[in-house]
Amino acid sequence: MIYKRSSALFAEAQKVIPGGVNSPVRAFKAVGGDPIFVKEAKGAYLYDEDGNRLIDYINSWGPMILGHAHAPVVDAVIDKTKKGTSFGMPTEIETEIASLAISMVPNIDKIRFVNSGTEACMSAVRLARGYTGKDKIIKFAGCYHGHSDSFLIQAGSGAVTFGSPNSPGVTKGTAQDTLLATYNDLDHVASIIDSNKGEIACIIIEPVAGNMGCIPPAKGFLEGLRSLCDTHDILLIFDEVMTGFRLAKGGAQELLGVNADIVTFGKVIGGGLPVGAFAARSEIMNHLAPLGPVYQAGTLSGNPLAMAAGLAMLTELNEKKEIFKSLADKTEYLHKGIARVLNEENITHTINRVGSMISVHFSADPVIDFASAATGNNDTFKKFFHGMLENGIYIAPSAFETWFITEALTYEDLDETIEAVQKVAKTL
Ligand code: KE4
Repeated sequence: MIYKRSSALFAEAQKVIPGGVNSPVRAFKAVGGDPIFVKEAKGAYLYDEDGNRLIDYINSWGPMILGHAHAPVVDAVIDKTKKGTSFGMPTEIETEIASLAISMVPNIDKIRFVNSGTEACMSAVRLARGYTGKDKIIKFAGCYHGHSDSFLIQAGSGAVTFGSPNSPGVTKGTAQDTLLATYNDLDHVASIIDSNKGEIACIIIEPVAGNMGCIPPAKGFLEGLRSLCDTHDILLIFDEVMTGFRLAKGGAQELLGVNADIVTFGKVIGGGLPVGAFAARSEIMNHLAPLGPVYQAGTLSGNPLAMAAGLAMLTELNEKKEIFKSLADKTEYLHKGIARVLNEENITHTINRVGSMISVHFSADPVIDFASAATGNNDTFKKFFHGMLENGIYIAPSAFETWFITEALTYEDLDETIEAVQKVAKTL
């Protein structure tokens, strides 16, 4: 594969954009080499600036669940654009997508739209603090809830990739209110609560972790968190920015059968345009301005183009419920194929999978939390990443990320991917 034009574009980008990218994980720092510049994309395929076709397993980090340039989404945005792009005034379409989302997701009566997953999670925590009158939050090492100060404590995703899970610029005052727990360790959570009696506003968690690779909740873990929150008057926030509208119509709450108090969304809900959202029962949401005292706002929140993309996306996911089983079946097929060929080549690995989220870890032990995710052999991962790229397969450029399956993938694409793994495995 030739990447001359991507490298030339990267050199230009670095002159005017820090690191040449607008989000660090795109810079290939974790795997080395220059990032790929995309020219366009359609369905399951990326077409880069050097004319290479790549089968895409990132799908914009989750949103493109129906494939790139999906016609109903594109047409909805084009139609909306012709009527104006932003008003800073309420529009009917915001009510339409709000009503649809509420009909799809359990335990929410009202939803507020923002412009990113970070904004959704940041606002959800402020709402929890305002509603409970308590300051402290519990997050989990390796979970990533966006780049708001309170979350950049042992954060996953790009933060861990760049060795800055505790970012400079986050004040001690902020950090002291973020308590860090171990994913899948209920006793640890209980001990933190006991040491901070009456001070904890919320526990925020990725119900299926996706920012240290894909890590499923251990049996009973989420149920245990639910019970601890009920006992100690703590709000449970499910960060469903990745899992929302992906694992099921109703996200992880539906798939796993555990109720959150506040749910955050991003990615799929915007159909590829900038949309985040947070939602809860009315008793909680009515604390938000202009109804209640908890302030939250945004010039482009509920932007009509973004709402049009999101509404087209959610409408299709709501009407074609078989999509979620099809996505899970394709992911299981991929899992079994990759495991078969890596085992044939005696490559030590473990694969985690939930629904249409999957990750490959080059470690012998089960990957159940941040520490075990960090035991993966990163040199092997780097070789694997670049080998797959050479074979026209684009996977996450970091071991601390998840692959996102799109419905646009065919079983022929999956076989091509498995064959590529087989070829690359021989070089590891
Ligand atoms: P954004 O602000 O990037 O829209 O969402 C933040 C966020 C919140 N919660 C979860 C569970 C997330 O996965 C994310 C963002 N995910 C990363 C991928 N691991 C986005 C990619 C990037 O940072 O460029």
